[in-house]
Formats: sequence, C-alpha cells, structure tokens
Amino acid sequence: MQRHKLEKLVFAAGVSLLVALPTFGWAQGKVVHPSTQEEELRYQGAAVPIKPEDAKDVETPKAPKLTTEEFTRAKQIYFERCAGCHGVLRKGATGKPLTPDITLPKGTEYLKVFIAYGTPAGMPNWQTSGELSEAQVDLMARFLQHEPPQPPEFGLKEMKASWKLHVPPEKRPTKKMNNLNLENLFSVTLRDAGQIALIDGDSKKIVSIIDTGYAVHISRMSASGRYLFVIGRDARIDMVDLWMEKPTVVSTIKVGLEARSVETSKFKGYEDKYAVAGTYWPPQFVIMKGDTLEPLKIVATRGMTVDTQEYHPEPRVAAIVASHHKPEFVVNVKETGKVLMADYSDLDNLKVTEIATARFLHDGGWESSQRYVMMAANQSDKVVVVDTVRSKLEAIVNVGKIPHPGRGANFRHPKFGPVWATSHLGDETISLIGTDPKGHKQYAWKVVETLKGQGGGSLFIKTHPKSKNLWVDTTLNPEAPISQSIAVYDVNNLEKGFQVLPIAEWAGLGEGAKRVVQPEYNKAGDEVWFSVWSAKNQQSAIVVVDDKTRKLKAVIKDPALITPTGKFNVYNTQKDVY
Ligand code: DHE
Repeated sequence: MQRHKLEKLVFAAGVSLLVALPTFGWAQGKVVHPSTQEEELRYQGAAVPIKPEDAKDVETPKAPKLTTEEFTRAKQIYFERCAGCHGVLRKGATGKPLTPDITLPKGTEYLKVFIAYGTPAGMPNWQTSGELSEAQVDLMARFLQHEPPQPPEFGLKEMKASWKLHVPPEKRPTKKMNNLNLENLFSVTLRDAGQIALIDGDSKKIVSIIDTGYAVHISRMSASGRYLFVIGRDARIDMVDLWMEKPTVVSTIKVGLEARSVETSKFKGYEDKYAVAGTYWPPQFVIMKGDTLEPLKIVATRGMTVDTQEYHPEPRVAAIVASHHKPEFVVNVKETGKVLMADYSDLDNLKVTEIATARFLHDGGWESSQRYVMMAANQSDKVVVVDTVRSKLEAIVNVGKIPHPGRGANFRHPKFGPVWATSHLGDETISLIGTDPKGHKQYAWKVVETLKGQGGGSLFIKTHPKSKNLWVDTTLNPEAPISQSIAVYDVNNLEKGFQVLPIAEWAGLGEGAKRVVQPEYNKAGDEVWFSVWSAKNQQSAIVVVDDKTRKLKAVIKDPALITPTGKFNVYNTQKDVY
C-alpha cells in the first residue's frame, strides 16, 4: 500500500492506539504524530517489568496464528513499549483499549497501518520512525487480535516468599548510632542504576549508595523520621534504618510485579506502625508492618469506573498519602477514578471509603493546613480535593492540560490567601487554587490565577514555607534550552513573570539530555536542589541553588550519580513540607 493511501486510512478511521515509548529511545527517534504533544509522549517511562514467559498465552480461535516463539516476542515488545499506556490487560489505561472485540473486526492489514504510521489521536509512527521493523509491526498486528496474556497474580504467599527481614527490630539500635544530621539528609533516586544515594545536605557529600529495586521511583519517610522506604518499578520495597551506624537496608519485600507508591502511617498513635504500597500490577495495595514490612492485608482495586460504571480489570494504584486526621491512607486509583480512604485502625474489619472523583488519578499532595488533599486527575484536566477530616469529596477543579504537580506547592498569595499550585505536562500554565475555605471562602477550590510558564512538559513545582520563590521545571519540553533550565517566580510579585536559570549549564557537563527535574528544598528552606538528568552512560549532576539570591551554590558530581531524578529531603518528606 502506498504511503499516502495508508495515511488517509489512518486519519479517516479516527481510532487511536497510544503506545508507550522508552524515555530516551524515543527522544532520539523521529516519531511524529500530528495532534499529541511531544511533552505528553515523552512521559511514558520505562518498560513494564513483567517477564514475557510469566504471562500466559491465550490463543483466540479467529485470530491469525502465532507460534509460541512469536507470542513470546510479541509479549516482550508489548510489555516494553505498549503496556505503560494501554495497560497490561489492554483494557485501556491512559491509552485506548486494545481487546479482541475491538481489534479482531479491524483485521491485520488495518492494524498494521496504525502501528506503522501512527494516528492524529496519539499513536506514534512506529515503523516509519524506525523503532519497529515491518516484520515486528506485522507480528504486533496479529498479536493484538488474541486475548491479552495475563500476568500472574501476586498474593500473600508470593509476598511472604519474597520478604527478607535482614535485621529484625530487636537487633536494631535503640538510639541513633551515627553522626549524620538525619533531618537534612537527601535520598536521591538513581533511576537506571537501581540504587539510591544518601547525600548529606550540609556537606553535600555522598554518605552511601544503596542497592534497591529496578528503576527505583520514590522515597518516603516513616512518621518518626527513622525509617526510609524506597520503591522500584519492579515493586520491590527496601526499608532503610537511618539510625544504624551506616544506614542499612533492614527489610526487603516484593509486593507485586510493578509499582510506584509507598507511604507510612502518620496519624497520632500509629507513627511507624504501618507501611502501605500500591501496585500497578496486580491492581491492589498492601498494608504491611511498619518496622518489618511483613505483609498483613491486601486490598484489590479491580472494579467499576467512576463515570461509565464499567468493569475495569486493571485499575492501577498511583499516589498514596497518609492522613494526619484519622488512621487512614488516601489511595489514588487511576483507571476507575476513585480515591480510597483505607482505615487501618482495624485490619480485620477494614473500612474503605470510596470517593468518586475523575480519571486518571495520578499524583498530588496536601494543601498547607494538611486537611485537604489535592490530587491530579491527569487525563480529565482536573484537580480533585478530598477533605480528610470528613473523608469526603470537597471539590473538583478544572485546571490546565494534564496537571502534574508532584506533591504541588503551597504559598500565601498576596490577594487570594493560601493557594496550592500545579504545573502541567500538556501546556505552559501554572494553576493556582485557593485552599482556605474559612478565611478566603470566595476563592476556595477555584483557580484564582493562571501563570504563564516557559512551556509545556512540566513535571514538578516546588516552594517552601520559608521561601518567596516558586520553582517550575519543564523537564519534558522538546526544546533543550527549556528542558535544561528552570523558571522561578517571586510569589509576592507574580505579575513580574519568571526568571530563567540555566541549571544544566551551571552543572558543567558534557553531552547528554541534561533534563532538569524536580526541585527539592533542604530542611532550612534556604537551598533548592535540582537533578540534571542524562542517560545512564553519560554524566549527570545535582545542582544546588541559594534560594534567596538564586545563585549557584554547589554542584554535586560523582561517577556514582547515575540518572538522578527524585530527591527526598528527610525532614520535608517526613512532615509533608512543600
Ligand atoms: Fe513518576 C511520583 C508514576 C514517570 C519521577 N510517579 C510518582 C507517583 C506516581 C508515579 C504514581 C506518585 C507516588 C506517590 O506520591 O505515592 N511516573 C509514574 C508513571 O506511571 C510514569 C508516568 C511512567 C513510568 O513508567 O513510571 C512515571 N516519574 C516518571 C519519570 O519518567 C520520572 C520523571 C523519572 C523517574 O525517576 O522515573 C518520574 N515520579 C517521579 C518522582 C516522583 C514521582 C521524582 C516523586 C515526586 C515527589 O516530589 O513526591
């Protein structure tokens, strides 16, 4: 078929197959697709860490034949490139559903066209970009007409089998045994090394490098500030005791096949008692003992979607935060668009309050009073507000395109009082939402001001109660000068606009993508740390900026700092300061 004919077919059909792309591989390719922004497509992350042989083949009678070997190859490609958007079971996640009821009637030739050339609705041009060969495209077109191979479940038995209690609580110190200033320690994700670096915030020296899971994602702190929890994309959690002479992993567990979130109980009387982790696969969350990671209670998230009320077999668990007002975890479920408030005071008679919000819930954090939690429903362009005192939905606020706040930023606006801010992946705006229903009722849960930033592709925004600066990254913007710099606003003079600081240039590195990602404050709130993130085989760095003067303060470079992304200051993470 000639190219223009194929394109016509693609554009006329209006069906989309949005397929995930590896972060750096894609950046080097020539993938084009008329209506999906580059920023959005860059945010597709790593491969789903499920082994093809673990997912059972299900041959569908009317689908074109595949050999066992072809099934294995297709599963590999699917888990590496597609599952991030379409879901492991192809039921549709942020990408469209690809189940046989949809794909079989289309047939092989039709599907090949989509995969090869892409669509305006978001499907990249896999073949013409050189990412997949013609034979691979043909294989995927046939594979997609079969029932999705289902990866195994992961229950208590599997979790317990993976659980390793390296140092039981009775063998741990009863007081802090090191001279580290723990409150100003940073846990830094070394994404592609599967490690974290503990960096002393005062001296900026690396204290230790600790092996963790594959493509480690976030770190969170126990309520006391003693235990650090790190979770990888492979759903492995490592629990580090910061009191030991040398901070050491005291317990490890795998809670599933793929995950992103971990948190610990913070309500009075339950400090350090429980940990919780949410998984992408299987779709569930698990409550564990806070000092050992022994799994106690697993809760499935499969169920009905909030709007169309259809069954979804794979609702992934995104951000989890711990309530300060009740013994509850606030759990975001992406595909069903529900916030679950899981009451951990009685695990045998577990109460879960299901709050209907919007799809697809992703990340978020507290407003400044820590009563209301602000969660981004990224594909609906909304921020949902949950009142953790009443365990009820407070409001749903329309914001810009694809909000991505991280945990967001809280400050006092000169006119509108306390506000919480999010930047966006899909546009250049920053939405400021009023968060004070008592003192500034008329502004509460409304976008009171929209700032214009450097561009789309923002992932994280940050300030600190002691600072007057609001920092906005643009990590996934396709323009290097934008992705390699940071915009900073004076919160008392927002109309003045932003200043741009060339963070990557200050790092003084050689070749590389040098994306600037995730501002994070030190404990005092007078320094901001930025990761300058290049590929695994290139040099990366952390740049520290003086918050008051906005001048370069330090550059942390070390061969061990491989792909630094998230940075978590112990005190700010423990106390939810942002
Ligand atoms: Fe993240 C937080 C999921 C890609 C860096 N990321 C989160 C959270 C979720 C999530 C659900 C909230 C956890 C919580 O608060 O409990 N991230 C995902 C994805 O599904 C996605 C889109 C694709 C993937 O395959 O993982 C993805 N994330 C990325 C990246 O590409 C980033 C930039 C680099 C990296 O390390 O992989 C990245 N995500 C982060 C960071 C946080 C995070 C630094 C924590 C921010 C914070 O301040 O709390």
